[in-house]
Amino acid sequence: MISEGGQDFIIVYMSWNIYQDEIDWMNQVLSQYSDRKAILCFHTYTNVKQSSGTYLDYYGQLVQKYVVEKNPNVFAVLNGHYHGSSYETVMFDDDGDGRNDRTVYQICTDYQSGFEGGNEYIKFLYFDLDNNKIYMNSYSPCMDDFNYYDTELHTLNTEGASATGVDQMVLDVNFNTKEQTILEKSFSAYVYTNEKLGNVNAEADGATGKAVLELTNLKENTDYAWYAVVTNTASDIEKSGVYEFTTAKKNERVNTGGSDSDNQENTNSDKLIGSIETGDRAKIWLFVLLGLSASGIGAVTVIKKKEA
Ligand SMILES: [Ca+2]
Ligand SMILES: [Ca+2]
Repeated sequence: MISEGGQDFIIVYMSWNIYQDEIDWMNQVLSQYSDRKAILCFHTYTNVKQSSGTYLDYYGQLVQKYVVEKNPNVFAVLNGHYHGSSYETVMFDDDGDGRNDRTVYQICTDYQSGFEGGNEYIKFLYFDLDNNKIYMNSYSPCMDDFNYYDTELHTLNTEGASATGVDQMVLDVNFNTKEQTILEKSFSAYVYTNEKLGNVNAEADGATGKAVLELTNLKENTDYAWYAVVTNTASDIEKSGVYEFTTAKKNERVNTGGSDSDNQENTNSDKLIGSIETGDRAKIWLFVLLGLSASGIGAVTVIKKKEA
């Protein structure tokens, strides 16, 4: 899954042989991510020559019928297997009103029978989200040459359009970058403030690099969120993720429910964040790792000390 420029994509690659289980799995995944524009990648699907009026091989005809046709988010199918570069455009009437709503580009790319196994030609796709286009061509780093097939630019957006021996193509795709719906029940956003709780110098305990900041006058049964900013003598600055805790009611024991919002390096924090007791005092321990290279300085592990 890829998101870029406001457009969410899902790219599904399957191995050579596909049976019912694989078809069911693809349909499940494509349905689950129906809000993502889908590109399917197979070993074989579109041939480079027609048979019985279509470029699709037998496998392609089955997968088109049982997967591509059923999932309105699919707009392209890419494959190899047959030496050449071909395409066949098909359209689908997804809402059943008798008019086609969706264009699917079925494209085979395979330069394997070229010199030295294809002369390193690679098919490129260039996404122009603002103008609803994908441009395609091929390039060989070895030959420093664009396009294995030096033919004119093909526009594929008409039903039944097809050709073989073509590398330069333009695809019309209706990207939906303007509106997005978030299917979540709720979300949280943190705002970093400049309200400073205090300074601690890690050199106070140079052996371990441990720094302790004690907060007083916390209210009971109240949510708090905080972050740490760590600097070193080289003027490097690192900001931690946001951590949360809730103070207990007087004389009650609660879980702190520590949350590390974005610093995944602090994998120990889950273990270290335990529980606190009492209502009006909590201690926050900052462990600063000293003696690391500049890139490593600033890693912070935090625990909340259990009050006696
Ligand atoms: Ca329709
Ligand atoms: Ca060329």
